[in-house]
Formats: sequence, C-alpha cells, structure tokens
Amino acid sequence: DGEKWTYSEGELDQKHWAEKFHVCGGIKQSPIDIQRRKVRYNPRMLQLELSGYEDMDGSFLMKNNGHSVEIQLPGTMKITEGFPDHYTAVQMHLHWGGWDLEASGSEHTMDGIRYMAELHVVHYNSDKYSSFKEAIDKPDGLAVLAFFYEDGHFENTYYSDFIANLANIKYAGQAMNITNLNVRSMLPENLSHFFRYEGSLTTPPCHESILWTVFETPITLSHNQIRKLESTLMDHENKTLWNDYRMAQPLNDRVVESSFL
Ligand code: B30
Ligand code: ZN
Repeated sequence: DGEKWTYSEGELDQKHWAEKFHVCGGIKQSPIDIQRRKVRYNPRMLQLELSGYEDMDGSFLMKNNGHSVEIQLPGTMKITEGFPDHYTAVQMHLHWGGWDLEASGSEHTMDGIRYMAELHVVHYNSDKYSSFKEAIDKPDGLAVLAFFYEDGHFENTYYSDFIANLANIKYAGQAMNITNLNVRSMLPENLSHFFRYEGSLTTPPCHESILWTVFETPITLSHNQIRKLESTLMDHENKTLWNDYRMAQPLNDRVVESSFL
C-alpha cells in the first residue's frame, strides 16, 4: 500500500488519515463511543457460536507488524451461529495505551470511558467471498469480535506465553511461530452480552466493511501483564509501540444494538 500512516505523529497522523485515505472520513467509521442510554435492545439477536477456537494443533505466526502484535489464525476457526452467513477467522491483534500518557488504550469506549486495551479477532464472510483479501472492502465482508481488557490483581495464565513471546518480536517486522494456541481460553467465559453495529477498519484504508460485535465482559490481565504489553514492542521507527488506538468516530445515523437489557 506504500502510504505511511501513524497514530499520533507526523503528517499522516490520525487527524489527517482522510486526506490520503478518503474512506477514513466516511459516515460509518470505527471505533465509536458506545453510549448505553442510546443502545437499542434487540430481543431477536442471535447468540454467537464459535467453532475450532479451542486447542488448535499446528503452528501459528505471531508478528510485530509495526502498529500492533498480530497472530495469524487457521481457517478452522469459525463463527458458525449468530450471523446470517458463516465467518472464518484470519488474525487477531490488540490495541493498547502507554504509561507516559493516559494509560488506557482501547479503541471503543463505554460512555466515554476507555478500557486498558482491546482485542480484535478478525473474520471474513466465507459464504460470500473466497478470501479475506476479496472481502476486506465489501459491505458484508468482515466481522470483528472485540473484547476489552481491564487490569486486576492476578496474572491471567492463559496470556503468559503470549506476553512472554512479545520479547522475541520486539522489532517491527519480526515474527515467530507459536504452538498450542487456544483462543477460546483467552476470551471471557461469558459471551452472551454484546453490542452490535456496522462500522469500519479502525486503520487506513478504513473500509466500511465490518459488522462489529463488542463484548460487555472484559478480559482481566494483571497490572504487570498490561505493563509488558504496553512497553515491549517497537514501531517502524524503533520507538516504543504504544497508544495504537484510533479516537471515537461520529455515530451519525447508526444505531448500536445490544443482546441484553
Ligand atoms: S481492525 O480490526 O479494524 N483494527 C485490518 C484488519 C482489521 C482491522 C484493521 C485493519 C487489515 O487487514 N488491514 C489491511 C492489512 N494490513 C495488514 C495488517 O493487518 O497489519 C495492512 C496495513 O495495515 O498496512 Cu496493518
Ligand atoms: Zn484492531
């Protein structure tokens, strides 16, 4: 793609994304601030069913792409219920804050409150499209499951390997193989409470192709785990990779629905 964008520095920081990437100035952009008072309960919302999320055999690439840490996921991970179509997982990555500024770094906010960090599990519509690449700019192309992180007293042992591995991919472009991935264990137990709305990629080129599902129950990591997440990786300019989140975008005439009252 060639175009260099950043979150907060230089000519192409997020305030200027729309000048080079016009869709970033669209009317269905992500993330958003979810205002509970304005959310509409949808009693017909289907609960999600995830298949192949547990105990996956094989080897998975975990890489520092310069603006996040990304784990490439196998095509056996699918959302089998909850949407009219089936969606296949492609990758997951996180967005986080930093400890010199406001520490929090989630992308979505709840009544203006920012969580410590946010996980995105990215899927494409595999009923309608034959690849993620083909689906990325289609209005019904992608589904992302989003989870907040909060900090707590105890280490989350399901994240121990993931956090320890960050030191091996410190520099932008570095990657390693991981084995024994169990994504289900990295998510909250309760997946029944969520918000749903139509939005976009939160990074350029900001295609308006994502059906967002933002879960109410956060994932808890220890303070130390969050600190390591925020301070281990470096970006393309060998600066600490932190505060990799986009500010909330206008809701415009969209309605956020919820699966719960
Ligand atoms: S997000 O979940 O809305 N944050 C992409 C996928 C999900 C989101 C944002 C972007 C994506 O696939 N972007 C195009 C591919 N990327 C590669 C990548 O994912 O690492 C190219 C790029 O942006 O330069 Cu970064
Ligand atoms: Zn993301």
